[in-house]
Amino acid sequence: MQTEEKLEGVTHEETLRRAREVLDRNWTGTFTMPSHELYPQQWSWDSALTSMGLIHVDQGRAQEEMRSLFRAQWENGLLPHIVFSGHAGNDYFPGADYWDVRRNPYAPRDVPCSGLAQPPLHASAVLHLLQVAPDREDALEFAKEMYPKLRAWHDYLYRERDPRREGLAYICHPWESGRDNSPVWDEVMARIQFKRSDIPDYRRNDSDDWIRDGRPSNKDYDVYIYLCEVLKRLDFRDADVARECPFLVQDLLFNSILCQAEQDMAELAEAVGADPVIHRRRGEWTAEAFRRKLWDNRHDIFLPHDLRLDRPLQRHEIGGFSPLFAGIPDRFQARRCHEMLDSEAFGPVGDKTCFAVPSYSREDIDYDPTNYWRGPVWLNIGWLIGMGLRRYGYSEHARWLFRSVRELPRRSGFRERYHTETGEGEGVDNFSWSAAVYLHCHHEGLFEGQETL
Ligand code: 2M8
Repeated sequence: MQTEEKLEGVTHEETLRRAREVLDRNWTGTFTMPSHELYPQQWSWDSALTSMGLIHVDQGRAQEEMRSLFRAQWENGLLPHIVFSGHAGNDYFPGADYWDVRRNPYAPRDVPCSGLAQPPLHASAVLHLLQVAPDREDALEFAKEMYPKLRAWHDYLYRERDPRREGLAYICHPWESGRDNSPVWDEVMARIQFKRSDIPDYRRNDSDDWIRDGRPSNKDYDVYIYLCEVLKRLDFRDADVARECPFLVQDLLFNSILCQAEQDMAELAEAVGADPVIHRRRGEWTAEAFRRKLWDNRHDIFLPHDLRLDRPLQRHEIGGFSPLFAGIPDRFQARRCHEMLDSEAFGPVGDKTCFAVPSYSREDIDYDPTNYWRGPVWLNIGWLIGMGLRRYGYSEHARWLFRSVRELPRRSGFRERYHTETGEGEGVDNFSWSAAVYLHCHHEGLFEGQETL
């Protein structure tokens, strides 16, 4: 474990103040954009995370964040991954006109949005809001308002995204994973063949070199857009997507978050007077599917499943540890996950310090500590895996992860991501979920010295 070292950077109190400042700065009046540069719209799982930090700033804003997102919910329950808003600027590509989601009868007529999903962290966020809100009565009213929407969202995932009825939802685009260019998708991406004329001429909005640096490659972007073209051609009809989309994967992070969200829905249901049983059953069904189908006995690690070729994707990246978050692994599986997290691939190396936790195995030749989801540390993932380690009693290791969540913003500000060896910030600055995770961890007493570990 990384032990005490001389701390650099601003104080914890000052960092907390800056975290609140970031959330204020990115607040549009109805939602918080991930950042002014590059992400001037509302993103689905960003907003769930952000509301968990916002609750410590302003209860009304934390709730409005969720309301604003769910205004774009489709009639079939899909919660879109981006909600577009005119006053936040129109320069994100692909924008609302490109998505043209109204070709699908369930898409909202009056709220511009995308046609993809993102990890379903929302029920967990709403439960958290209920648990810590200063105004309890108002929080319960809000939970009652949100419960049916969350129920429709989860029903959609189990009904439409699980054609084989296995308890595991598929994703049909790397953007749905939240880890866009993770090496875990490389194999599937390389298999997707198309002609230049199959995709429109387009201009990436991240065209400034400093931003593009460490972002997905142009080649990746062409495939992303090609996949969007496929989904548009199918009018985003789920049954056809399941049959035809060349990218169809049971992702570990997405399903772990879903599994935890179902456990949290059971608690929410009890709080609002609804029946918790279906949520407990679905949560356990998903957990069981992980242990049975997604555990790889040869490598002793969870692996995502490629539904197109019906085989696992053999890459070791942070998604492999996300089942800990939802309490999915049995004791043996948890121990193996922990060993891998503590190895040279993901843990501290010798007496070299390193920040936790690299998004991809340092032992792999594709590892790149400066490229997006191919190596850098992301604070939301540090929190999520830290919670998982804690759940299984690996407290010392969890402390190491939370120490990174605390130290990185103190040294480098609320950046989008960080270099795992140097701790330098990368990507956009004043990034909302980094600020929100910091506030959340502070208020939950997860930082060292706050005695709850
Ligand atoms: C990144 O994804 C978007 C596409 O959805 C992009 O690259 O433009 C990812 O890091 C994703 O997880 C995140 O939600 C989004 C906004 O922060 O940016």
